[in-house]
Amino acid sequence: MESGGGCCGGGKKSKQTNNQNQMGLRTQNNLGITDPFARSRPQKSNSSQSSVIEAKVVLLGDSGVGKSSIAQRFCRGIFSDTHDVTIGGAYLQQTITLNNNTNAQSQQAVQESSQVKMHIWDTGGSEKFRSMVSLYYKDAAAAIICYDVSDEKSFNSVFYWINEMLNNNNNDSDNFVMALCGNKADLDAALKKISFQNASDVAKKHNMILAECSAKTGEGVQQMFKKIAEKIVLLKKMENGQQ
Ligand SMILES: Nc1nc2c(ncn2[C@@H]2O[C@H](COP(=O)(O)OP(=O)(O)OP(=O)(O)O)[C@@H](O)[C@H]2O)c(=O)[nH]1
Ligand SMILES: [Mg+2]
Repeated sequence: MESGGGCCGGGKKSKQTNNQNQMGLRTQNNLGITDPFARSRPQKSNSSQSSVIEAKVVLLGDSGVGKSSIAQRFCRGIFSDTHDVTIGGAYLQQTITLNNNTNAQSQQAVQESSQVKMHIWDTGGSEKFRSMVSLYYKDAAAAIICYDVSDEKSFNSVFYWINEMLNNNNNDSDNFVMALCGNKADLDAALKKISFQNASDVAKKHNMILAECSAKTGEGVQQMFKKIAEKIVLLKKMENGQQ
């Protein structure tokens, strides 16, 4: 798998600021800032096919669970110890390339790659922004519902966010991806309040991808987005009758 692309926005944003940041970050990429997720290109195959899928992904969860940190880690490979409360939503962008070898056994191997261009909306989790956040559910291909593994209250809120997404997204619930993300997995085991098993029960019940990750260390972040991208591609194929 290979990923690349830039991001824009983040933090407390007006629309204008987003655009300015978008340009700024693109410039940074052009200046050659290392993409932490870049991998070597796939080997050439007999033939290749590629497609680009655009997908809106929304990050939901209580204030302070680390939604902005996850987005910043995934899109820019950075982490900050500061909690800059997100007001409304901040936009970022990242592209994941998935490579699937089809007919790998045969001599006519086809290198099929799918690019998923993720338009990521990092929303503010504070109660006072909840009416604004509902604007971001619309047309989302995926929702990442986040909690802090050391904070029981944030895990209890997961049910609120699941219901919000199911009730307000205009896609059929079988047609969008939901992920449950336990962030701050780097914290000392003694601080961990939510067991993997507990989270797994909830994830199974709601047909969600489950990931424990750390925006701080980067552990599990890329893998979670990759799983989401794979499921988005799968749903798209099913929608097109290809699966
Ligand atoms: N130890 C640890 N701290 C983290 C991690 N992710 C985020 N934090 C810290 O948690 C605090 C809140 O992170 P944010 O990303 O701003 O939280 P948020 O969910 O975006 O919060 P709102 O914008 O208010 O909804 C910050 O001080 C981060 O540094 C993590 O993986 N591990
Ligand atoms: Mg935030």
